[in-house]
Amino acid sequence: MGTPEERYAALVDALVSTSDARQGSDIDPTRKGFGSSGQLRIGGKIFAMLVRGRLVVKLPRQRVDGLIAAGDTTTGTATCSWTANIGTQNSQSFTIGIVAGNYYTRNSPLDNTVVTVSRPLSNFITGGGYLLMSSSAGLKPGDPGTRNNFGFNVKYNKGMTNLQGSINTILRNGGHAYQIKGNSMTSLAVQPLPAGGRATFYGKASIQDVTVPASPVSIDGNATLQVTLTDIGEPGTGDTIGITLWTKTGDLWFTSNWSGTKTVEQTLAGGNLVVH
Ligand SMILES: [Ca+2]
Repeated sequence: MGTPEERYAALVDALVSTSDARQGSDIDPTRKGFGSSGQLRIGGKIFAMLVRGRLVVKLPRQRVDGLIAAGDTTTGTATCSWTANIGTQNSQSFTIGIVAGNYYTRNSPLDNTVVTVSRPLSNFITGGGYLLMSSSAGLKPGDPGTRNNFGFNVKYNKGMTNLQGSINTILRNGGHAYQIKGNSMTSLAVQPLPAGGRATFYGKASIQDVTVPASPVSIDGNATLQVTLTDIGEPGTGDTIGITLWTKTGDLWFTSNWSGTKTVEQTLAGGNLVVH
């Protein structure tokens, strides 16, 4: 965190270049008042100041009331509106992360999630959401209580001659975040049900350790991925999915829910699967 002076200096560095921010002596060097040894003003109003060796930050009353009411003065919420552009594709999965500016330095893939945006077309399967890990297994099982996020879409081309699609899934193990991406689908089987359907698909996938966002580490570039899923209608509260991944040497690297002998489909903790 640093000393109050260092934290104040960091605030000034971060904000003083903005057009309506003024620091200390820029305002009125002759004025000797409360906290005048260091004042950062935004739009003419004091935002931060040094008072007798302590850093004081002024927040709007509503914000302060909200922090106190929540009983947690270190946690807040933020929202962001975003329009997805999937171009001419039928579906695309996006990895969504959180980065806050200024004082906040956390940028951890452990927080990331996957969102799938799809056009409402027929003859393909798509889905997105997450499982809560409880009986994961393999070389890198998802730690109990963590999320295994996923997003995918798989379909045959118009001539029904080759498969197109992709999958993006994230799991957490021992403080690491691993991202598995598959863009080469090798088989798809679909069995319609009255309100949805069952599907199984296989593909080739890459595995990366993405714990440090700026320097992802490749684990495997030619892993085999199997996904089995059951769509029992909308919304996805009863839908189930099982994800299994083997390394190129055939080792079981990850299974979302292991019975001891095979991967068993597990009910989604959030999201939806759609088999058309
Ligand atoms: Ca569904």
